[in-house]
Amino acid sequence: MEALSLSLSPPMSPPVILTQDELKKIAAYKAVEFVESGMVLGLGTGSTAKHAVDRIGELLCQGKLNNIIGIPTSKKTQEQAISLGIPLSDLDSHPTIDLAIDGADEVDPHLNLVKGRGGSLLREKMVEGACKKFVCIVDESKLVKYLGGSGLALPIEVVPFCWNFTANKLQNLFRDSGCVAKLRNDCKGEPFLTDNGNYIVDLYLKEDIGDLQVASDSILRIAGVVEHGMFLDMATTVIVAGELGITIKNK
Ligand code: ABF
Repeated sequence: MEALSLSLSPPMSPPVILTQDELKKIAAYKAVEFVESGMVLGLGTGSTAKHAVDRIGELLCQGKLNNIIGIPTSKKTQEQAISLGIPLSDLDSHPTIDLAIDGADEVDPHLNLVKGRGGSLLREKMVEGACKKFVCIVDESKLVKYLGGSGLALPIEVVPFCWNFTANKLQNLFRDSGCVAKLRNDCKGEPFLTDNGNYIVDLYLKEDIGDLQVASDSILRIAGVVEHGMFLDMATTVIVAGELGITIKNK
């Protein structure tokens, strides 16, 4: 794995204090530099990816990019892209995507990701799994020593049918890591519904779950689980924006 660091402040000038959203925007704009006319693009979801989609729309409008086709990873991104005039398609018509740009909730030192706290993990995994290149964009707060290390949840998309049964199975699977499984609710206190009409069970893990591939296989073997939010070995590049500059990590 190689890493390239770029400073955000001119030499000898005082450090610039940037907000988290400004850092997200810097990472997003850097990623859009990888976009070329004629590409089929996976369009990510979330507040970081939103900046990338805005920028792609802006470059299209200015005529600096042409013949782009976007494949959105959520209904929200689809609406945003339509409002920006980005031509859209889907995986049925474009099963191979040149480049996807999307955020993440956690990034480990091997560029494995946790995604899905925004609830779009299934479509994100389908789109990003079909990419030749997946550029993940984050601010430095997303870097963790191990997946689950932020203390926030590992999201699992499950079918609504007997979700409690599935949640118990998930919790038991990681009992030794002190796992607590909770159904995600929306702001009205109702179960959060994904774009696919499913629920999300959030797994709170107190410890490192060890071998991620084994954990992934075990989760996917539980009937009732649709997909999980670990994106293992999928990101080809991670762009991290921090107070000291941008770091580009390549697989
Ligand atoms: C999506 O948005 C995710 O998979 C992840 O859940 C989230 C990251 O959020 P944000 O960019 O708003 O921090 O990319």
